[in-house]
Amino acid sequence: MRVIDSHTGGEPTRVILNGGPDLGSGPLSERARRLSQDHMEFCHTLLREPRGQVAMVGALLVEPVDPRCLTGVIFFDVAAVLDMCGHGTIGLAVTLAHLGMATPGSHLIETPAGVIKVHLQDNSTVSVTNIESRVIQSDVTVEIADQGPVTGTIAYGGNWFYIVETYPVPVLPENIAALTQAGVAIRTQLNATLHGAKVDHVIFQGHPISADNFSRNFVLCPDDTYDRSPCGTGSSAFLACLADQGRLPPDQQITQESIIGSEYQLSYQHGPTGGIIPTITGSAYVLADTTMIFSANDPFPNGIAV
Ligand code: PYC
Repeated sequence: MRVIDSHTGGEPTRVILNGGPDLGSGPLSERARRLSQDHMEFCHTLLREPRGQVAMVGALLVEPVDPRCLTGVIFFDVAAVLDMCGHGTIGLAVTLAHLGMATPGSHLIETPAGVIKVHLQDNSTVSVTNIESRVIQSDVTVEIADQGPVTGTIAYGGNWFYIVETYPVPVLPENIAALTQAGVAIRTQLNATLHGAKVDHVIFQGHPISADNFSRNFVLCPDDTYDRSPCGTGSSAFLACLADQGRLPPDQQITQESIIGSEYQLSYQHGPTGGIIPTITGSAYVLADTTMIFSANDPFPNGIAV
């Protein structure tokens, strides 16, 4: 099995070029469901230590249904199969360029969430035009034990987000443990009390460090790690909130910082069904081109579970 590792703003992506499970044919959403139902061990084997690393997202290349697409891809972390992943798409585009499979310019890629466009500006800088993103419900208040009420917006950007814009803990690296704990408590409470909610990511928005930037975020992912990048799907959901609240006009570019200070440039256009079409620009760098070896007597064949 050949894999190529990259990072996008510090967030790792592992592209799996061959040797993945047989997910059959048909819509990518259906193949993603099969990966999630029948093959999570594969995801664990590829991403857990000692073979993988914390916060890593896998990108399994599959045959696209839409013949216009360069490839299909199904993203996953150790806890869940994702409909879409922004940092992973930037990492994938740079990986395809590294392999000579994508030239500078625009290409389509199929994901379970839909067909997206990548524009390779050079071998490391990529703009992703994401699927239509939207606010689902504003002013959602949840009561958190030992914290009191927290209010946020549920929004979709290819994954499901709860976005908290006012929170007493500053979005700074020294607060990563506190924000992680708060994010897990909020997500658990939200999904338990809000019938039908399927929020898998929680975002805390904060003030930027750089005066030139719009904001800084902390994004809790399904595997309870935080996104080192400003999160492509999370930034898409945040753009949908800004558009909904009339705080950002179409085509105006802003810069979003991550908790570790990496940056994405963001803008949007109006979407065809009342949402927005976000564009996210970031950079990724290839780290390793690896052949995986699976030893029959390995005592941790699916990685370390604790
Ligand atoms: O960039 O969309 C993203 C993402 C989702 C989970 C980790 N990164």
